[in-house]
Amino acid sequence: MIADGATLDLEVLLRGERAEVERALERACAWLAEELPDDLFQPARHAVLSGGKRLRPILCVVAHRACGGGTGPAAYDLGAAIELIHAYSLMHDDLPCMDDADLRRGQPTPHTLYGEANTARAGLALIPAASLWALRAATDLGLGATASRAIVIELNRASGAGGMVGGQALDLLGEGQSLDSNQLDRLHGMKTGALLTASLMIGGIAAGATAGTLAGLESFGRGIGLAFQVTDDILDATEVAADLGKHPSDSRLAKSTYVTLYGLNEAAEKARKLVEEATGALRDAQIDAPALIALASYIVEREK
Ligand code: GRG
Repeated sequence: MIADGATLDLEVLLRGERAEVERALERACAWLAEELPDDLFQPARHAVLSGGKRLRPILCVVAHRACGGGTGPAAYDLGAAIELIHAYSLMHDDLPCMDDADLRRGQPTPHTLYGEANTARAGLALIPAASLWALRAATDLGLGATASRAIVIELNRASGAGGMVGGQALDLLGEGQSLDSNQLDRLHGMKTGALLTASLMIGGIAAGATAGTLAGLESFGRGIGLAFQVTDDILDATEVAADLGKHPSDSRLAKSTYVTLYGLNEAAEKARKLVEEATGALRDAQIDAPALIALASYIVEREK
């Protein structure tokens, strides 16, 4: 069920959207099973279906709806394409040559079950698969060449060297160093914020949003993207690994975080301000979307 409007209940919204997203991810995995050899499909499937908040596909479908798009399965397939990129990024991030993490989402990481080589290859296979799946969803939504191309460009721009991959590279370079607030904002705007922002933009593009509306979604995405990371750092500093469902913590990895930079209270205040500015950007662009505003609050109030 889809909740929206004045009576919006965040729990109902998340439960309903997550159920639809899981169905879309099952469809994507059924296709991947045909595309990939089994030794790559198994780690890919584990990474894609092992839970998580499903924030990126949810932002995509909620933005799509806010811009006048429909609620059919193809919109969720579009969101699932973004989640394929997210899944690959987590598989690779957890590898022994990167964070060397054995636990994520309360479950063993793919390389601990399926080996490092096949997990690395399966992650790589998900990158082109995401664009192909997005194109299929765009076709099912009845989109023309211009919008389909814009969606694939947005997805690849956000996940590539100017976005997530570039941010990850800055993150690795920054280990053991004290980064200032501009450096942290740039790093996380790329590493985490770019794909969250693209999720909103892709939903908007698919619904035929105007340039002004897309600009509003972009500003909103930048704000909630940083707020998401500040909150992650707060959770990382205050929760035990078992509650978060992941190892290891950023402090063990000697990374600069918003908490090491600002302290807990000031970091929480920064997250709150970012959400306020983000929702202001929606208002300025005259995007009436209570569900997006509720998701922005969820991003800073979540416990995982
Ligand atoms: C080697 C330079 C280089 C790049 C490889 C691995 C990689 C590309 C990029 C990884 C970047 C990364 C780990 C981004 C994810 C950041 C993040 C906030 C993850 C957690 O997202 P949630 O909380 O996760 O939405 P769930 O589990 O809820 O899906």
